Formats: sequence, C-alpha cells, structure tokens
Amino acid sequence: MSKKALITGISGQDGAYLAKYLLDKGFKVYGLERRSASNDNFRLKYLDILNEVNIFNIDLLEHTSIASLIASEQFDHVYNLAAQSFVGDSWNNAITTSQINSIGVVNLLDAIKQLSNTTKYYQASTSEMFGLVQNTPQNEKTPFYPRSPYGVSKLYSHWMTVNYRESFNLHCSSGILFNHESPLRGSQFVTKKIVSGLCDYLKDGNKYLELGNLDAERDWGYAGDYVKAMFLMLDKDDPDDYVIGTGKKHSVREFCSIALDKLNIKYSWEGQGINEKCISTKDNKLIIQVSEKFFRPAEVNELLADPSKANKKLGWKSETSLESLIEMMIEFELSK
Ligand code: NAP
Ligand code: F7E
Repeated sequence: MSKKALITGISGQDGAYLAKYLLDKGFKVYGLERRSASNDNFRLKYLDILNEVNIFNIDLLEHTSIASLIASEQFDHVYNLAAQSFVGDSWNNAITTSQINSIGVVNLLDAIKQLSNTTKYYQASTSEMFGLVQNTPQNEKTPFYPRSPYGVSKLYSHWMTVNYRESFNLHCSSGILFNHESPLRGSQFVTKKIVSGLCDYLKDGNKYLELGNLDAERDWGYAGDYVKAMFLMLDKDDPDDYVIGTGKKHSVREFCSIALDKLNIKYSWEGQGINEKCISTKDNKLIIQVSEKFFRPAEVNELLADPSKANKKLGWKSETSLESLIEMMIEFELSK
C-alpha cells in the first residue's frame, strides 16, 4: 500500500516541489491549504499535479480540525511547511506571524503525540534563526540569535520540535534550511524580484528596479534540491536536526550582476549606500536604484551554511549552482 504524506503549505514554493517529489516516489499526497482569494494553486498547476493531490481546506490554526485530520488519516509523514514566511512583513504582522509559525506547530505536534504517534514529522526551520551570526559558517552547533519576529517565531517551533522528540520519543526532525529559490518563488523575495524586475527592464527600457540592502549576503540554493533533504530526514530511522545549504554565499549585488550578465545587459554600479545605482552603459538609463523602503529594522547581514552533517548522514548535497538556478529563473520569466 502507498505511504501517505501530509504537506501543510502545499500551495507554496516548497510544498509544490515536495508534492511532486513524493508523488514520483509513490506516496499518496495530501495537502493542507487555507482558503484564500489570492491562491489559485498556480504552482501545483505548473507542475501538473493539482489533480494528483488531495487538498483539505483547513487553516493551521484550526486545532480541532487539525486533530481530527491527524487522527483519521494516520499519515506516515507530515511535512509542516505552512508559514508566514516573508521576513520583511513579520515586523508589521508580528502577532499573525507568531500564531501561524509558532502555535500552528504545536497544534500539529500535539495532535501527533496524542492521536498518531508513529507519524514522522518534519519542521521547516530556517537559517534566519542564526540571524546575527555568532560563527561562520553556521552548522547545527552554532548558537541562535534571531533578528526578526519571523526568526523568533521559527526558533520557538524549532525548539518545540526538539522538545517533543526528546520528551515523547516522537520521530520529529527539523531542517535548518538556508535560502532556496526557484522559478516558483514568491514575488516578494529578492531573487524573484531581481529576475522579474530585470526581465521587465529588458522588455521596456523605461522600467527600473528598486531594492534595499545590496550588501546582504545569502547562501542561495535550488528548492528542487532542498525538498529531497526533507524526505531523507524522515526516511531515516533516527530523527535529528540538519543544516541544509550550498556552502557558498553571494551578496544581493552579486546576484544582480550575475543575472545582468546572463541577460546580456551592459551595466555599471555607481555611487555608494543609499545613493548606489546600476546604470546601463548603452544608454545611461537607470536599471536598479536603492530605496530605503526595502531596508529592514534589523538586518541579517550574512548567512553561510556548513552542510557537512547532511552530506555525511543523509548523503545529501546541493546539486544546482547559483548560475544554473538564475538561468532557470530567467528562462521561466521570459517564457511568460
Ligand atoms: P511559501 O511559498 O511562503 O509557502 C508557505 C505556505 O504556507 C503558503 O502556501 C501559505 O498559503 C501557507 N500558509 C500560511 N499560513 C497558513 C495557515 N495559517 N494555514 C495553512 N497554510 C498557511 O514558503 P516556502 O518558501 O515554500 O517555504 C516553506 C517553509 O519553509 C516555510 O515554513 C518557510 O518559513 C520555511 N523556510 C523557507 C526557506 C526558503 O528559503 N524558501 C528557508 C528556510 C525555511 P497561502 O497561499 O494561503 O498564504
Ligand atoms: O531577502 C535583502 C534583504 O526576502 C534576502 C525566506 O524564505 O529565506 C528567506 O528570507 C536579503 C535580505 O529572503 C531587497 O534585506 C535587499 O537581506 O529574499 P529575502 P530572507 O529574508 O533571507 C529564509 C531562510 C527564510 O526562512 C524565509 O522564509 O535580501 N534585500 N533588497 C531585499 N529583500 C527583499 N525581499 N526585497 C528587496 O527589495
């Protein structure tokens, strides 16, 4: 009989790629989705799997509905990917962020503990928990120092996952994933914003892109590679926590430069700080300008993963270079 997996946040970037990956492995895939006017499941449609997954319209905060679902379906795997995942919004929506990202997790863990205690659980933890980094690169032993309501809410759920594992002997694992991107990335995140903004500039030379902190450095990988690590964690006999990343970092400015080169746009960076601009060397038109409105109240300046534990114990490594990832994102954007 096929194994059964529940994915919360199935309409999001990782949910869609994970659903496809598990279907290809022969799982029966169920998804949790809250009803929302904006969600037309474009990612599941794009991957051509909308009709292959079974969707339950339940908000993660509806704890009684969550409990009955966990009790009735007795899933083999539960992947908790649902979250308010945009760091930039988390200061203005700190309460909602905390409810979904922290209390939502306890709703699932507690239902599993009481009603389905052989279910294996995956928690979507994040490199944002390292925030103001205490060591570089960051591994499973690096102390946490979150810098946003998002990071704090995820640290709570990370520790609850560890706590339920240690207190009740549940198979709960936490993946501390560094930034991962794809053509299906949400439009607010910087990589998608850069690629779609530069493609718009290419189509209409009067359009330009506004960005915040160009000096921020991230370890960017491909979401399609990272969902495999989620499965490998639950496929193991022993639950544990793993850092997942590429082991390479680049600044936002470097990401822009690679994308500009791939698009064959000739440019130069001029000015400093808030006055920095990227200008076309062909006709002097503005391509990118810095805008204060995209700066955050507290920034995470750099993140760099040390994924050696995952390499060794899960046999996982990032397979897609940043260059190939950017090419994939550009191809998708230009085909629209
Ligand atoms: P995403 O595209 O923003 O997807 C998150 C999903 O959660 C959305 O489909 C959203 O649905 C759903 N959701 C939000 N609140 C919900 C609620 N109350 N009940 C049910 N569903 C709800 O995020 P992602 O990039 O796929 O990331 C997946 C998970 O990994 C998130 O937990 C994120 O915090 C974490 N993470 C991501 C990264 C990364 O770089 N991508 C790195 C580390 C950790 P709506 O359409 O209704 O909003
Ligand atoms: O920002 C800087 C910004 O919003 C990356 C989420 O998936 O990964 C993601 O969080 C960096 C930051 O991702 C703009 O200040 C500059 O330093 O793409 P982002 P994030 O905040 O790193 C982690 C691991 C998660 O867990 C989260 O769920 O880019 N930046 N200018 C900008 N960022 C945005 N969004 N927009 C700008 O205009």
